[in-house]
Amino acid sequence: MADAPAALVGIIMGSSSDWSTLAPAAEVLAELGIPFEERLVPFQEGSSWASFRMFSPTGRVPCLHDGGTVVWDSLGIVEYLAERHPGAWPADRAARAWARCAAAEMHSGFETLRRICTMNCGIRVRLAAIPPELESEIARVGELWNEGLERFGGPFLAGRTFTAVDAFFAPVVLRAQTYGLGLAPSAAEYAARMLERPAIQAWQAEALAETWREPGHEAEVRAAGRVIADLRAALGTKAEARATP
Ligand SMILES: N[C@@H](CCC(=O)N[C@@H](CS)C(=O)NCC(=O)O)C(=O)O
Repeated sequence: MADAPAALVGIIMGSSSDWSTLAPAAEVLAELGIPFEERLVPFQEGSSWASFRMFSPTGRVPCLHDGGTVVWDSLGIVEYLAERHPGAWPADRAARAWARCAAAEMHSGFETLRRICTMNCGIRVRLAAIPPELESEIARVGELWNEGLERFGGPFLAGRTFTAVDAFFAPVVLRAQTYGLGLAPSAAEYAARMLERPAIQAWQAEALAETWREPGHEAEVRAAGRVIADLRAALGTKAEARATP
């Protein structure tokens, strides 16, 4: 990937429709206009460890390659990009501190939301149940978004421009869409604005075009509730899909 002429950096992911930890890194790249090449190495049935270890020291995605430099973990990638592209975090110090805390809270928290509402932007799901822990995490997301929008004046979480904190919450915006999560009005308006962003629209379009499924991820969705709409392209063969990028 480093030898692609137009791209300065390359980023590797497991699936466009899963797109959960990749989003922050890819969206910061897209929003800052940093040329990058993406490569899809599909999740393997069972474990992706062996195939992902070929390019990622943790055996996980996303992983960014910049020439000979390997940068892994979404937060590490975003900080790496922010060193060269200051617009990745807000210019205002208070907004920057808030944005970093909120992004860190997302990166290391919301365990129930991640476990029950697994990432898949190509389907719509009616949850079988909303346990209290999930309810309180959804409420916390709304609280954080409202706080950021009110304190820094919107339309983005930390002010007038899109920054890394918006990228970190992009997967939550998509999860809210997939699972019909109830958000307070201003949080719902923010989510609607985010879904209009070209980078998110482009990723969703790619996800919908995927013709392969990872059975483990499909089973996780079925355990959470009933699939009421599947907007993805018809199922193809994994072999076909692996021949792409
Ligand atoms: N904290 C890491 C989490 C990385 C992670 O868990 N990635 C998942 C995909 S969302 C993965 O690679 N899983 C490997 C697998 O499913 O086999 C980050 O934010 O980069």
